[in-house]
Amino acid sequence: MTNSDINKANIVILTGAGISAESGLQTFRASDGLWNNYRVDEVATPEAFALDPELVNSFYNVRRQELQTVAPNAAHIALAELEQKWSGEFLLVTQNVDNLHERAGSKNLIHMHGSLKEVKCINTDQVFDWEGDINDESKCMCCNDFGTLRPNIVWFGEIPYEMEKIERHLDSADIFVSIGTSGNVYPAAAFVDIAKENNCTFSVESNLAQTSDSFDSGYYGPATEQVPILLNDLFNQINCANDNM
Ligand code: BV8
Repeated sequence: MTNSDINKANIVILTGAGISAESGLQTFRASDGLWNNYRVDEVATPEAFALDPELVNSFYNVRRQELQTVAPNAAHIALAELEQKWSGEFLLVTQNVDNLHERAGSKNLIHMHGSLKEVKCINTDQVFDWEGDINDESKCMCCNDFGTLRPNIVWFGEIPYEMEKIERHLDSADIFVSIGTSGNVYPAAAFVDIAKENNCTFSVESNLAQTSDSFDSGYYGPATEQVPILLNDLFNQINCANDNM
């Protein structure tokens, strides 16, 4: 990619649980991760919800309440600041269901796996903002009934949100950045390859350690340290393009 192209570069950024770890939220597959205390098939599938809605609701109630005790960190803030300055197309796709990106100021954001701060009606699929716990007293705003609300979370076997928009942006992305994800879950894990099969000429990951050889480059260490450096390097390439135009 020539320098002048970088100035109009289209970018897609994917984040996973690792970007929120230093804010105090558990990841999934680390030794102290969420999947060590709960089995996926007990709390993160539609079948699990049908079998024991109370257990599944309590798993998400605890995580929703936790949001009140955490704040965005330097990595979330660096992403929001880059978006403000970026002159090409900018899309942030998160696998996370926490609200730390929006609280940091990110705007063009897709929660492909849903959000802890929303519920969905099991009869109409309508989605509503939601603050508190989901339990037997939770009244659905469209059915005016009890027991019809579920967390607006994409469980295993369910189709992630806004896949068409994500794929359009991946097809036209010049740069793909992956931050804090183990690359274990599809379709998100394949986004780097989709981008590289199309226009992407630069792919980079930031993680504690290398997760895959799909990326052209890597910034390894804690996200609060490495993400500001990575995004600053990307932005400096733009400044350099401006100077050369
Ligand atoms: C789909 C719910 C079809 C929200 C999640 C059988 C039946 C059906 C589907 C499948 C099947 N077999 C396989 C599949 C596909 C399946 C899948 O991928 N399974 C895997 C396990 C093999 N996928 C699906 O079912 C998806 N749907 O395929 O539908 C379809 C698709 C497209 C189009 C048409 C049809 C749905 C997947 C969504 C499932 N929901 N969670 C919740 O409870 O939170 S997935 C769960 O994993 C979370 O959403 C999480 O975000 C996601 C990915 O995990 P990571 O974010 O990467 O977290 P992890 O702990 O793994 O890694 C953390 C990383 O951070 C590590 O690398 C670590 O090193 C790093 N890190 C830690 N600390 C730091 C750090 N980095 C930097 N700094 C730090 N301080």
